[in-house]
Amino acid sequence: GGPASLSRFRGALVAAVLGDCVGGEFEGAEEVPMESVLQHLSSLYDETKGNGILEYSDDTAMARCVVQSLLTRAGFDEQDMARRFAKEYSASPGRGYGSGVIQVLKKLSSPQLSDVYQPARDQFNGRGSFGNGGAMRAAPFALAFPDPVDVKRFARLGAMLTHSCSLGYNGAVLQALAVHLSLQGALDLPQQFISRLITEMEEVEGNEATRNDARILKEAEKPFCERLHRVRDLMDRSKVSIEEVISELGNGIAALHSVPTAIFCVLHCLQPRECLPENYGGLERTIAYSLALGGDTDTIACMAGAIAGAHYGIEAIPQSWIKCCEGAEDADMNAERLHMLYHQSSQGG
Ligand code: F2R
Ligand code: MG
Ligand code: MG
Repeated sequence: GGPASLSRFRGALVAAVLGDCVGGEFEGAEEVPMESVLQHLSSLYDETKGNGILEYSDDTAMARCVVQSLLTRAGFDEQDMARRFAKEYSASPGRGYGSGVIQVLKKLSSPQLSDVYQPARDQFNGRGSFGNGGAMRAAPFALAFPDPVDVKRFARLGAMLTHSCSLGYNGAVLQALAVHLSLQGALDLPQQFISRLITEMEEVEGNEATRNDARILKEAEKPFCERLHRVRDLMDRSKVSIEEVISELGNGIAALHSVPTAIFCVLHCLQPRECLPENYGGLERTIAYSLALGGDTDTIACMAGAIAGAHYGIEAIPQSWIKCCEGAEDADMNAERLHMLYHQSSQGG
């Protein structure tokens, strides 16, 4: 499809759910042999195996709240979004939430709470969370707002409901920007894609809050920019091992160690790779490669899935995968509604 086509919206939202559902199998594993990944994925193609439904985790549970809030309020409403996070957690607490964010979600359910951003600010002795929980649910912001200024602003505010450290919420901004650019067809020119992300993040990270957090956490002055430069260096290499990707970019639960990694997975898998089956398309390659990195596989595959899905579109996703994953069909329907909201906004409606 062309820029911002319905197929790209459906691809983004559905592939994010698939990444979460299929990635759950390996979350936390230190080493994941590609053979195990391919075996897991091949069982999804084979409907006769009756594997049943793969359940989604916190990544999708929270993204669904973001989607419902953006659609119901026809824009960003922090009170509504916070209420939905709290309600979802209390209805279904066993979705594998981060151990810190649970405290925020409990506090957000209090009717006495006047500032919905305060519980997040109180996390980790006032330093706030740098986890990837804001980034894992950031894709819908790119599907609701056509203007990148809105995408950045609302992805940041949406993340700050749980993640007040700049290394947390700036990861959400980066993820939303990557989906935004992919939706426009920017991955047709991968070098320009990464350069545009670096330029955007130079501005996003050019402030006192980022400098302070980076100093406290002993990171580079502009941590995400520095990682994106590493992504560019790895992209330029003809061969790169999984061990090098993990050591250069990370595969962990921090936004800094997972959002640039997810972006690299998408870029690396734009072309066929020796370690992946020849009959795989780009979307399947991206998901498989994300899982083979191990670590925070559900979240890295979810974020990479959203970016790749916005590039390849819904047609690239195997139907049998959609049938196996809880919430994938809902995501498909919601993508259509977000597509309408996006195009209403772009016409100034
Ligand atoms: N939590 C998980 N997986 C763990 C295993 C779950 C298992 N399946 C089960 O059910 O038992 N996955 C999910 O969590 C990640 C998103 O986490 P989020 O929302 O960012 O949570 P949190 O608690 O804010 O941060 C995560 C951890 O990062 C460390 N951390 C964050 N900020 C910190 C700070 N300022 N100082 C020190 N540590 C900090 C803490 O260890 C937090 O617990 C996704 O992977 C999602 O899939
Ligand atoms: Mg999860
Ligand atoms: Mg995870």
